[in-house]
Amino acid sequence: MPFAANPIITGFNPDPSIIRVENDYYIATSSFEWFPGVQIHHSTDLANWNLITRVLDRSSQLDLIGVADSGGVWAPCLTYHNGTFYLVFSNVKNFDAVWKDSPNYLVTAKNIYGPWSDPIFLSASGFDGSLFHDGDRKWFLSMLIDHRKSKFFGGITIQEYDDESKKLIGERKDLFQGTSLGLTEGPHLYKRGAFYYLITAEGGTEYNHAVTIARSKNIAGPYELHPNEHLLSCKETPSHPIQKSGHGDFVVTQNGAWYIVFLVSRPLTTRGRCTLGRETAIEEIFWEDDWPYLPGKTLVPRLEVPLPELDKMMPIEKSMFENFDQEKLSIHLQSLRVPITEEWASLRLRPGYLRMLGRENPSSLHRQSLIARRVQDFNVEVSCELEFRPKHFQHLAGLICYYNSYHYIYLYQTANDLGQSILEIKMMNKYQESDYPEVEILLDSHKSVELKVHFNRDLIQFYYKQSGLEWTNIGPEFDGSILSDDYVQDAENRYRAAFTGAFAGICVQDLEGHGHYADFNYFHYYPL
Ligand code: 6LW
Repeated sequence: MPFAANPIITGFNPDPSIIRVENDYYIATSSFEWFPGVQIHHSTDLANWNLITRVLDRSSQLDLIGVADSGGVWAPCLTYHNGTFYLVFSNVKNFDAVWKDSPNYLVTAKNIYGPWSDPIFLSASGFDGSLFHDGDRKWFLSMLIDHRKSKFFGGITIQEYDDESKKLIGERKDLFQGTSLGLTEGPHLYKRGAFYYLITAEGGTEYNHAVTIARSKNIAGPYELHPNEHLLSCKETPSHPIQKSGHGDFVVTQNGAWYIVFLVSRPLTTRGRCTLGRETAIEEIFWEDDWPYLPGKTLVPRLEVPLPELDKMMPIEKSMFENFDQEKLSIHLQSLRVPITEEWASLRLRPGYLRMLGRENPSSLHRQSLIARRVQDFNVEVSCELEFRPKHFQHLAGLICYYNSYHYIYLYQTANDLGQSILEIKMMNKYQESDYPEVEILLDSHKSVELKVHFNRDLIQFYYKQSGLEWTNIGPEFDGSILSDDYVQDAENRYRAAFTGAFAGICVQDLEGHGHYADFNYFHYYPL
């Protein structure tokens, strides 16, 4: 009997939305300020998932420049109807205090690999936009931001979408006010037999998270709550290894079996920090009296889930050896807020190398020369080799462990006041920067240098080597758990959101603005 091991998609891949097209399954997940937007994973057996593409790959679809940390693409909704793929996404611009600007857009494609259309604006009344195909009619749902209420969650609204005129028509109606758990968001609608079923995420995307379910014989309601109110949650089981479970989406297999995908996190300690962010998990669904339940009518999702016999896939290779000798970069590599273009990251100018032109500082919300990948494993080494000739201290290039614009730990080559090449480390933690002058290393400025970081649960240790010598550690052992939603999201300040995850990457800064470049020979990601 095949089975899935949860999480089925590791690392920062939250708010999963799933579809099946014949024997192929696709999951879309949130991507926030990272570019391109919306990751798509593919599977044929529900156990092994391969990152195959990203939907929003041009700035005309996704303008992220200047968007706040954890802004950008929240909770996408992927659907398929009559040969067309539909993706609804929000581009949340800012969200400090009760104000949020969260325009929702629709893009469509005939193929999951695209080309995806330019965005159709739907509404900015709230985030977590969702589309439901009801025969020849289509309905747009989202949560309502009500700035008049202290917690700004104004319930779930519904409005018809007209595919001809490509806009919302009719009136926006209140559909569902949620349960006493509150923070009602993440709506998805389904039809099964005589009932419409409404899934929502409640309790907030931290340790109180839950999937709530209600049903009605009329799409406009009123919706009757499930006998248990919630379908799944770990809010009452703090010692369970997978936590924060919520924000779900149903899928039906070829042989009529129902499953639900949802987000989970794996804290390093009980209700502690989750350094791999919010990941994607799966559970079985069975029906009784036209109500869905997890097996055993429990709310707690399992670590191993039995699956039907589907088209078996080979397990996905987790290591990545990017040697920059192909025409395109590994799909695992992405940039912050702007597309990776020849203008600042070239594989052509020096074949076999990635030439990256130095741009803005590592805390910039605009145009950084930074290319990175999610940290998807608790124990992993990430390394690179660079050739760099810094002329002064405003030229920097190196290896960065990045969460957001004010949480990162950066090992970089630069020049001292004598023009000699040195290695330095800088940590940014809640707007406080820390330097480590005691670790300054003098380099042979005519040779390349290799840099490495070892992520081991909550610990980060940097290494370097030059001219074939052995790896030598540099700097203290850092607390890597600061690169987590839990640490960054200041618990007292509900509106300081943090929804992403730890990345490891390479970056170059020329703070003089003249594009002084570094050449990278390789970038490796190697789970231990
Ligand atoms: C998402 C909301 C949520 O839009 O967190 O998991 C927000 N719940 O539904 C960001 O992921």
